[in-house]
Amino acid sequence: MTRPTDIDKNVTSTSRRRFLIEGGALVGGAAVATGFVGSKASAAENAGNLPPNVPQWMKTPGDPLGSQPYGTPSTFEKNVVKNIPKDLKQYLSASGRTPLQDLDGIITPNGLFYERHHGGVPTIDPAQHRLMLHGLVDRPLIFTMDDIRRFPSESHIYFLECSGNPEYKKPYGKTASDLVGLVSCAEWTGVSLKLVLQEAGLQPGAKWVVAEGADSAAMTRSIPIEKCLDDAMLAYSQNGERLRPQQGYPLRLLVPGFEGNMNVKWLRRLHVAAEPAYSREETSKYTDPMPDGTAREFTFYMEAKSIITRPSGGQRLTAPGFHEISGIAWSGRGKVRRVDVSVDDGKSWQVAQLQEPVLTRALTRFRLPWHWDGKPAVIQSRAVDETGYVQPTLAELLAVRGDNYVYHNNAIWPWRIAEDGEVTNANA
Ligand SMILES: Nc1nc2c(c(=O)[nH]1)N[C@H]1C(S)=C(S)[C@@H](COP(=O)(O)O)O[C@H]1N2
Ligand SMILES: [Mo]
Repeated sequence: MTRPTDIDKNVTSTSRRRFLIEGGALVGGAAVATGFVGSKASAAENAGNLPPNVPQWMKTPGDPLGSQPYGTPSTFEKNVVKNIPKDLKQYLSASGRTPLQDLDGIITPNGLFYERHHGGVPTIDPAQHRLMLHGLVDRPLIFTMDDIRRFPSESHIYFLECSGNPEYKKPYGKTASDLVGLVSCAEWTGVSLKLVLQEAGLQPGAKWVVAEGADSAAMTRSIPIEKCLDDAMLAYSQNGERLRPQQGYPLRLLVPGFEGNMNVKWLRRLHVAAEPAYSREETSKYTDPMPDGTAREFTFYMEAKSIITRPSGGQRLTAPGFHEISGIAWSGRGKVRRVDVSVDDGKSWQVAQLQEPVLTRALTRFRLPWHWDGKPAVIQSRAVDETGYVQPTLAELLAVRGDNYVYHNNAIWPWRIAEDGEVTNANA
């Protein structure tokens, strides 16, 4: 058992640590009074930059304006990048996951937004891009991007999640990102799809809108007309700036709360129809074979889900004492009503605090103060949405859906904390 000795060393051997503890006590900070604030970097290495010295970076002026026309993260954050699975052929069918365990709040920075595409990312000149609207409409129309931007705009914060997040049969990975990194959340700006459809005029019998992308996959999905006349939107901006190419520049469909695949990127065509298209992505893919031999298709909504992102797999608790448990929860059906957290392997649950804002079909941040006693523990979170739906355990999910299931895995995901503080995937 080396841990207690290590901890003692950390607490007592660095003047920086003592300074922080005293400083914390001075302002009454409960967390710092537990005596483990600060990194494990040895104080000797950096002594010249530590209090009471004036650090090196205060002795000469900094880089004026940082001399970058487009800002980038600190070089010290260079490891916070998309998680691109090495065992996947990153050619036409590619994915890059959001590093959930490294992010705070509910908004995913654009450079870290997850990406998933079936025919590569096209390079589209917005001046040459057109959106065609035809089928069961009074006036078939072709819009330029300028036309689209002349419509009244709206902005909403919505999550987007791939329904293969994670698949059941794949190895589950180590980190929160490996497991459920195919979810992100942004403020989207664009135009209400309803407005655009009204411009063309819907004819009787219009029941579906078939959306097609301008990528080499010409990815196509059928959206029920009710959703198109509700909160669906055509988005051209994400978090204030134009969409990233990976997210569908210059125009994408957003169907809030529906599985990621239906949010067609590089949107070029909306065909209003009486029937769905039964395209590849809504038949052979994204449809779930059930134990009784039937197929569960057109599931649309992503059910309630949550994950603890801190502490989570790949991280390490440096010492017993205070730790904030923090994570994200979401539901395609609406708002997150409650998140329960268990720190005793599911024996008992406590209600976590929800960080405002709690928005419809957006990520919601939850947190729970926790005192880790230094003993092995299993921690997990369980989301409940405003419809009363409770996030299931993996066993509960598999009992209903059987073995052939691939998509729509919204199971509770537990993390195991070992005596040395290492956090690992408890289901692996
Ligand atoms: N045109 C087109 N749209 C697409 C895809 C695609 O390959 N082509 N991928 C879909 C899938 S499977 C998902 S999960 C989401 C991912 O959106 P993102 O890359 O912006 O995160 O886009 C969907 N829209
Ligand atoms: Mo997806």
